Amino acid sequence: MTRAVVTGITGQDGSYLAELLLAKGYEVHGLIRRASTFNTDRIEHIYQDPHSPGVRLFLHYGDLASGEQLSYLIYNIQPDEVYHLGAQSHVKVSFEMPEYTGDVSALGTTRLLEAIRRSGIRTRFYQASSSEMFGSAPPPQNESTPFQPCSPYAAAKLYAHWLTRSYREGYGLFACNGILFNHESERRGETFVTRKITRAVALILAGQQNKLYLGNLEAKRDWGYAPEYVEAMWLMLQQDEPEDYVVGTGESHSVKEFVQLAFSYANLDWRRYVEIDPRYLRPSEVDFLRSDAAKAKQKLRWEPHISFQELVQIMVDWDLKAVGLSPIGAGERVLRAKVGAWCAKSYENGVLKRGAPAGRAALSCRI
Ligand code: NAP
Ligand code: F7E
Repeated sequence: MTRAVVTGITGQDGSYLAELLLAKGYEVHGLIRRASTFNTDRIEHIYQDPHSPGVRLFLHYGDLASGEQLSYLIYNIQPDEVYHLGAQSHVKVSFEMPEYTGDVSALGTTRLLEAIRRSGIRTRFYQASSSEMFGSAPPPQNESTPFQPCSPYAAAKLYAHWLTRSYREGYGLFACNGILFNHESERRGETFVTRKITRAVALILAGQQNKLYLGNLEAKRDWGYAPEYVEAMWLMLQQDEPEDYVVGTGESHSVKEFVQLAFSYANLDWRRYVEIDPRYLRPSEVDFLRSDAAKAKQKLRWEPHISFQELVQIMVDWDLKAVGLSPIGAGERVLRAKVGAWCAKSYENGVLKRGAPAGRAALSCRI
C-alpha cells in the first residue's frame, strides 16, 4: 500500500487531496495542529475510527514551526510520498505577521526537507508553490517567468520553492514544485475573497447581512476549482522525473467580475450591497495573474473542466444550503455531472458536514 504524509490536511486542498489518495487506495497520514477549537471540519466525512479494521487515515499532532515532531513522523511513517500543503496561506495576513509567515511557510519547508534528508528515506516530495510568487511579472506566467514577489507570503513561498529545487539538485530528492494559481471551492476559507463573496450572497438572501465590504475590485486572478488541482499534485509525483509545473485555467477575471456573477446568479444587484473598505487593501497588490499551463497539459495530461461561471455557481449553491436556503441549482448540477467519483462522497446530501458532529477526528487523534 502506498503511504503518504500530507501537511495541511485540515485545509481546503489537504482535505480534497486526502479524499483522492484514499480513493486510490493509499494509507494517508495527516499532520494536524493542536487547537482549542475543532479544526477538522473539512475531514470529518473521511475520518476513520483508529480502532476499526482496515483504517487508512491517521492523524498526528505537529506544527511546522517545530522540526522535532516532523522528524519523528517522517522517520516512523517512512512515507512513499510527502505532500507539503501546510502554510500560513493568507496574503493579507502575511503583511500583518511577516515573521510568523516566514517561520511557518518558508522555514517549515526547510524543517520538513531536512527531516526527509536526515531520515535517509527515499520519498517523493510535493511543495505547494504559488502564483503569488510571480507578483508583478506580466501575464501570462509560466515556468520560465521570472518571479517578482510582492508580499511576505510570496517571499516565503519563493524561499520554499528554491529550497525544494535545491534539495532536488543537491541531494537528488524527487521533489516537485506545483506553482498553482488560485483555486477555490465550497471548502475555501471564509476570509479569501471568493468565499467571502459567495457567503455574503447567501447571508444577504437569508436576511442576515446587509453589506459586503471589500478591498480592491480591479485585481485579476486565474481562478479554478480546487478538487481538480489536487489531481495535478498527485500526477506530478507519478512522473518519471521530478519537475516544476504551473497549474491554472489560462483565464483571468477581476474580483468585480466574480462579484457581479455571484450576485446576478442569485438575482441580486451587487451595487446595492458592495462597499469598499480600505482595511482590505494590501500594502502592495498583485494586479494580474493568468497562467500558461501548457506544460502541465502536455506532460501531465492535466486540464481543468470547471469553468469560472460554474465555479461561482457551485460556491453560491453551497453557501445557500449552508444557511438553510434552497440552492438555485446550476452549481449542483455541474457537480453531479462533472466532479470525479472520488470526491462524490463529499457531496452526498449536501455534505460536507461542516461543524457536525463536533470534532470527532480531533478528539481521536493519537496523543
Ligand atoms: P488553507 O486552506 O489555508 O490550509 C492551510 C493548512 O495549513 C491548514 O491545514 C492549516 O491548519 C495548516 N497550517 C497552517 N499553519 C500551520 C502550522 N504552523 N503547522 C502545521 N499546519 C499548519 O490553504 P489551501 O488553500 O488548502 O492551500 C494549500 C497550500 O497551497 C498552502 O500552502 C497554500 O499556501 C498553497 N497555495 C494555495 C493556493 C490556493 O489558491 N488555494 C494557490 C497556490 C498555493 P489549520 O486548519 O489548523 O489552520
Ligand atoms: O485575494 C482582492 C485581493 O485573499 C484575491 C491564497 O490562496 O491565492 C490566494 O491568495 C484578490 C486580491 O487570494 C478583498 O486584494 C478584494 O487581489 O482571495 P484572496 P490571494 O491573495 O490571491 C494564492 C495563489 C495563494 O497562494 C494564497 O495562498 O482579491 N480582494 N477585496 C480581497 N481579498 C480578500 N481576501 N478580502 C477582501 O475583502
